[in-house]
Amino acid sequence: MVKKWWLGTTTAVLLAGLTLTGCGLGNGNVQKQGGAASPAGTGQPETKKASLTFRLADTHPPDYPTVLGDKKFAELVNQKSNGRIKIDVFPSSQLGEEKAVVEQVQLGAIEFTRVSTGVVADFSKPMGVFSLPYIFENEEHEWKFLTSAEGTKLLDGLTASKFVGLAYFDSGARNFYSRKPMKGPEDIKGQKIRVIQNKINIDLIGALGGSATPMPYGDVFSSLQTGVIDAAENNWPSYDTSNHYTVAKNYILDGHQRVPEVLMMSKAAFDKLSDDDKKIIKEAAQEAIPYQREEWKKFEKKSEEKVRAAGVTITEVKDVKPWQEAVKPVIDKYRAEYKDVLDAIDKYRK
Ligand code: GTR
Repeated sequence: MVKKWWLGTTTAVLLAGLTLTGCGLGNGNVQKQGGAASPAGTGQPETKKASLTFRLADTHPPDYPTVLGDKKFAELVNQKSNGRIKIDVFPSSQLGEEKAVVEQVQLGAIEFTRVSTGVVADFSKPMGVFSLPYIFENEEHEWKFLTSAEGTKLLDGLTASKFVGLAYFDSGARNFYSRKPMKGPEDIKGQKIRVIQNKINIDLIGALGGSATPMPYGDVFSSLQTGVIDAAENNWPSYDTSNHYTVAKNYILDGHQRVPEVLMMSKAAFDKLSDDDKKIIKEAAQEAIPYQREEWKKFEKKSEEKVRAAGVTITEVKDVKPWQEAVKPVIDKYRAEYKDVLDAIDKYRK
């Protein structure tokens, strides 16, 4: 039995919730045709003209494993509805940066998005749990929780924020990268580090002595290039496809977070669907998961090979304990707030 690494620490502090639940108007137009940007397409022959056309926004490029998962989902929906429902996938932030997209999904102006739960945490406090450091041992532990009753309950809870959570997608582990060399947690001190905007991320960088700089994903490359920030953090595929590895050439494999992706629909749009169509959407999303996870594994490996071949300085972390020690105040601060879900996560630890 592996024990929680943070057990036996100081008293937890219960924080007042800072969730921004927004104010969805519930007037989304479910018959929308695709916008000016061009969809990635599902590659599926349509059996008849779609009577419902929806948009799905993703920040990543067309071949990225989340977008491949999106396209699989769209393809399955098209098949199951016999061509009646068409979902156009818009990759590469064509519909905007993630936070803006999530706001539009909340209002029903965009029907679907695939986004990091780290971004959703700013809209739905319970999703913030995934931004807590080192709560999962590894991929197996993470997915045991995500596919459990408690993981599903968390996904279903998104309705309180006017989203319908359809599926978790894989996103591996996040690691720090910087323009400066790094050997351990002490090297984070004094660095300006870009994070996904949410309270926990800001506390996380603070605990390491860095200065957190939240900004949209699309602004990170130029900010690293011009020195507005020194560092950022992400998984192998994002470090690769964003080209951040060409500017911030030191990658340290500290694995501080495993922040799953989420595929979600606007509740305003979902509520307008027939029961049969709701079922099709939910089933298709679940069925896309194994494919997305497979594609994730393949792409993660390819990204690692590419980044290593490019001559980036990769620092392996043999002992993660000093990192865990350094960020323990973050767990202490949020433990009471996330008690139930942290207990559930702990249940699935071997
Ligand atoms: C990636 C994630 C994106 C985006 C990005 C970020 O891992 O897939 O959705 O949130 O991180 O750091 O902004």
